[in-house]
Amino acid sequence: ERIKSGTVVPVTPPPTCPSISHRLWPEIEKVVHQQVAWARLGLGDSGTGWQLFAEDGEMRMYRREEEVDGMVVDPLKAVHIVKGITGHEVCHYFFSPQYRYDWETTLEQMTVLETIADDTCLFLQTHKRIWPASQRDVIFWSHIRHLPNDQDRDGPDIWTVVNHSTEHKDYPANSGKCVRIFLTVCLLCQTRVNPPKEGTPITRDDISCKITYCSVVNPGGWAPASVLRALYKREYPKFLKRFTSYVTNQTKDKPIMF
Ligand code: 6CM
Repeated sequence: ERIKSGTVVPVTPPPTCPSISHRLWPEIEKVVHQQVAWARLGLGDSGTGWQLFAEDGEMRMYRREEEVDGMVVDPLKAVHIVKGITGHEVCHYFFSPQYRYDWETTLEQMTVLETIADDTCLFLQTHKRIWPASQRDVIFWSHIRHLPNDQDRDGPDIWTVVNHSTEHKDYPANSGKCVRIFLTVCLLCQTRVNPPKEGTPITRDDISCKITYCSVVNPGGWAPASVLRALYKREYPKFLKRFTSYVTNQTKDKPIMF
C-alpha cells in the first residue's frame, strides 16, 4: 500500500507472543536490547580502535583486535547501504531457515532444533572444516523483530535479527568431532523511502536499506590467530555482498515488503 510522503511508517504493536513463556525468553529480551543499542551506536560513539579492514562501494567493515585466553574474538561492525530492498526483506531472508543454504557459504548442515515462535528459532549448524583447525559447530537462538522508532518518530523503520549462542541438553558442546563456537550476531536494518512524485506509487527505485551487521565469534578452541584473521578478512565481505545480492535477486520481481 502506498505510504504518503511525511507519514510515519506503521509499527507492529508489541506482540502477544507465545515465546514470552519460554525458558530462553528473559535472555532473548536482554540480549536483543543490548545488541540493538550496540548496533545503533555509530563507530565514533562505540569507542575508539575500530580498524577499517574491508571496503567495497557503500560497504565498510571494521574490527577491533581482541583476544580472550589467547583466542581471537575480534568484534566486527559492518555498515552497508543497498538500494531497492527493505529492512523487513533483509531480515526475513537472514532469519528464515528455508533460504540459509542459498547464501551461507560456510555452512555444512543446518538443523532447526526448536521453533519457539514464528519470530524465534533454535538452530544447530555445522560449518565447513577449515584446515588446519577442527570442524566447528554452533547452537544459537535466532530472533527477528520490528522495532518502534521511539528515538525519532519520523526516522526510518527498523527491523533486526539477533543470533546468540545457547546450550541444548541433547547436543553437549565438544562431544563429537566438532569444536563448539560461541557467537553473538546482530543484523539491524533501517529502510529509507524517498517520497515519490505526488500520485505515483513507491517503487524499488525509491527505497534503500542501511544495514548494520555486528558480530563477536569465539572459536571455542585452538585456532591460529593469523589463519582466523585472514579467514574473517576474506569471508565477512564475501558473506555481506553475497547475502545482500541474494536478497536483491529474490525480491526484484516481488511486491515491496515494508
Ligand atoms: O551471521 C552469519 N550467519 C548466521 C547464519 O548462519 C549465523 C551464523 C554464523 C556462524 C559463523 C561461523 C563462521 C565460521 C567460523 C569458523 C571459526 C573457526 C575456524 C578456525 C579456522 C582457523 O549468525 C554470517 C556469518 C559469516 C561468517 C563469515
